[in-house]
Amino acid sequence: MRIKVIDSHTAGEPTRVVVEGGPKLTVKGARAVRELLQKEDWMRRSLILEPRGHEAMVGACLCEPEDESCVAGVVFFNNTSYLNGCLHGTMGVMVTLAHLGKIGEGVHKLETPVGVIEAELKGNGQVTVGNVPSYRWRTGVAIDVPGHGKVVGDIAWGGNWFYLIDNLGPTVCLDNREELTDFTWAVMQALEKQGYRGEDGGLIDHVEVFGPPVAGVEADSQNFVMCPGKAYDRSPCGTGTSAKIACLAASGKVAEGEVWRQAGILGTVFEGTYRALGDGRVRPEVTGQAHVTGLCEWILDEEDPFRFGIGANAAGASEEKERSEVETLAAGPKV
Ligand code: PYC
Repeated sequence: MRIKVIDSHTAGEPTRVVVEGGPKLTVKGARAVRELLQKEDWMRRSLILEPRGHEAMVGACLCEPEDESCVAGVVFFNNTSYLNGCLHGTMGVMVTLAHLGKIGEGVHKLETPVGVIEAELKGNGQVTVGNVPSYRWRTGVAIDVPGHGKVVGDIAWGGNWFYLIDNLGPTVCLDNREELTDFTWAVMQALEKQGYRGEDGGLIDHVEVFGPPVAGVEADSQNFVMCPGKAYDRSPCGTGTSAKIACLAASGKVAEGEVWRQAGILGTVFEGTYRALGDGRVRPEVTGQAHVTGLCEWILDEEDPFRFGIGANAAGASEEKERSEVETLAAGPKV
């Protein structure tokens, strides 16, 4: 079995878009396709786990959208599960579709499992994404984090559920990535154990710590973002920047239309603005830059014990594969 992908990175964070092969998509719409992929799961494991992938890799599967105004539906997945939204990945999808000659510069709508987003492809790999409505749900939420004591943060939705911590914990800089990983992972586990969830009961599966930018980085703030699967985001995280902007809007610190420059842990920057929606929610617009890095045809050899990835349940995966006819994106995107 073969799967063709195009790899890119957005501000340092990788995206792997499936362009041929994978499970037969017998349903349409990003939500239904996510359920189908989740049930079978072998493509995520094969493309994201080692030896083909690595902990920071995010995959994207394009599908036929339910909403006919969209050029495609898209489902993102990582080293442990399926994401709700993913803006660095959206930017990667846009430059990938442009690389294939399927879209040109301009605004294109994409359907995600959590709503329709609008992505504008500009020159030089620049993409501005108009995200789903975002909001701060709770502020000043104090939790007890074993080994770290009391931590206070906000809970906000930016296309994923985030817990946002300002100026607490290890200093935000690349050299501290291991301490930051331990800290944010402990926070994520404490949130789950202590029963903290998003407004809709969703798991708070992203934790963000903010500090001032390190010397040489031109931004309003620098962050470290822990994703589900214990890999940190190499980019400033687009859904995380959206959640931050929602919090800044809620506390009156950034006005509608004002630009917030969010640096990530590598010092790369996403620029964000927002439009107020009038109900405490905002529509963030996040701009970043993505670059195509490679084209690859992966081979899943039946004789290869790691064809479904190291750490995957190979026996289960092979049974699933038999149920799933492999086809070139049967219910594919319109692009
Ligand atoms: O850019 O939204 C994002 C994102 C989520 C997880 C990794 N990147």
